[in-house]
Amino acid sequence: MTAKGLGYNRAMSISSTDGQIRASPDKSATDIRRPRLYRVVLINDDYTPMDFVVDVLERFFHMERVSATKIMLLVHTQGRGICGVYPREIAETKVDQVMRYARRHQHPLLCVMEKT
Ligand code: TYC
Repeated sequence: MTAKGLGYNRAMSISSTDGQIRASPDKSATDIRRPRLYRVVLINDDYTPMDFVVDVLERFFHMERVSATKIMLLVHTQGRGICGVYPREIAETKVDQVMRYARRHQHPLLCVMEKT
């Protein structure tokens, strides 16, 4: 039975397993906290070609050439740089995609995630 049909707002749900009707807060409707976010970070090294890093930023982080080049140079000069900030599973997928792509092309590029 739906809570709405009985005049409750959507934050409640109705249950009856024993003939007694009970209304209780509906966790799926009330648990709307924002997910924890993670930075996806590229680490500098001496061997990965600059063009390859720009390609990675365009391909997996949807950057335009100019901003991808800026981020690549920032990583090159500062040692590391943030590519984006995402919920955990998306950040994990980005790291996995970048690492697999770099390994496939035999570059030692390192991509990691960290809690914000
Ligand atoms: N330092 C590399 C070079 O001089 C370029 C580079 C930039 C490598 C960013 C990794 O995450 C990186 N070819």
